[in-house]
Amino acid sequence: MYKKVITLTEFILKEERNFTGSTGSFTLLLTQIENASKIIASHIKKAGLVDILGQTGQKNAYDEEVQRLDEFSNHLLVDILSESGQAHAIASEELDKPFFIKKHSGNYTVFLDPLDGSSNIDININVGTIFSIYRKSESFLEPGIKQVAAGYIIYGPSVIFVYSCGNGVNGFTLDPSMGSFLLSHPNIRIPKRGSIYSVNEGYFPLFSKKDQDYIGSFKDAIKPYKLRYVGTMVSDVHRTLLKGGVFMYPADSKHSQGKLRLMYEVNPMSFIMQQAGGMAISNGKNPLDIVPSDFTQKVPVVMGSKEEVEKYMEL
Ligand code: P6P
Repeated sequence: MYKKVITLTEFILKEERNFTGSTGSFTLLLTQIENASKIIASHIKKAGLVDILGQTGQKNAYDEEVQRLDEFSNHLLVDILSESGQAHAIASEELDKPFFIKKHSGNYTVFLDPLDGSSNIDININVGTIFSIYRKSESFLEPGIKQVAAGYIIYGPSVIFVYSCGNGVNGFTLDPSMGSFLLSHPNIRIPKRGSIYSVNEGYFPLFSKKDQDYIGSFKDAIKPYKLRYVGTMVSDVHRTLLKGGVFMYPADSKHSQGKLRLMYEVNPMSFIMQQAGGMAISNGKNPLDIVPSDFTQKVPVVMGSKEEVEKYMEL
C-alpha cells in the first residue's frame, strides 16, 4: 500500500504557505542548512578513515581547541549560506567575529554552532549542528524571542534534523538510501515530567547551594531519577525533548555564567523546548528575554519538562 512519506523539503514548503507574503527566501535558507548537514553527516561517518580527525592546533574565541571537523563544518556552512543569497550575516562559534555578506546579501542573520560537542568525535560519540535564525536587523544582537526559526541536527546512529519556526517542533530522519530527510517525529511534545536529569556531576562541589539542592532532589526522590550526560548539548537536549526530565549547565564558582553560549546554544535550544511545551530558565528568567550584551555571552541554563523546571523556579 502506497504510504506518502513527507520529506523535509515538502514540509518546509508547506509551512512556507502558512506565512503570508512569504517569498521562498526562508525556505531556500533552511534547505541550504539541510544540504550542508548532509555533507557534514557523510564526513562524520568516515571521520575515522580520513585524515580529518584531531585538532588544528588553533583555539577559538573561547580558548578551546578547534577540531579539524569543526573547521570543516564551519567553512562548509559559511560557504553554503553565503552563496544561498538569503543570509545577511553569519555568526559562528568558530568565527572570531560575524561575517557580513556583501555579494548576494539576504534577509536573515544565522547564528551557528557548526559542530557542537566536537571533542566527542574522536571517541565516536554523537555530535550536532545548532542553528538560530533572525530577520536582518539594525541591532545585530536581538533577544532570542526574535528568532524566526531554530533547530539542530544530531549526527548519531541516525541523522535527525529537528527544527521549529514557531509552529511546534518536528523531526526528520535522514534516509541514506534516498539522501532525503523524512518526517519521523511529527509535532514533538516534551512529556510534562520525566525521570532523567542531565548535568555534569563532576562540577557538583563548585555549584551553588541552590543548584546542589536541586540536583539532590532528583537523588532523594521516592523514585530516584536516572542520570544521563553525554557531554554534547545536542544529544542531551534531544533526549530530554523526547523522554522528558531536565538538562542543566549551571554556573559554578569558577565560571560565573557557566559555559553555554546564549546566541549559539541556549537561545535556539530554549526556543525548541518552549515550542515543544517545555521550559527554560537562565538567571531566573526566560533566556529568550535576555538582551544580549555581546555575541559570545554565556548564561547558565536549566531546561526541560515543565514540572522539573518549575521545581527549580520554586527553590
Ligand atoms: P562539559 C560541548 O563542548 C559543549 O559546548 C556542549 O555541547 C556540552 O553540553 C558542554 O559543552 C559540555 O561541557 O564541561 O560538561 O564537558
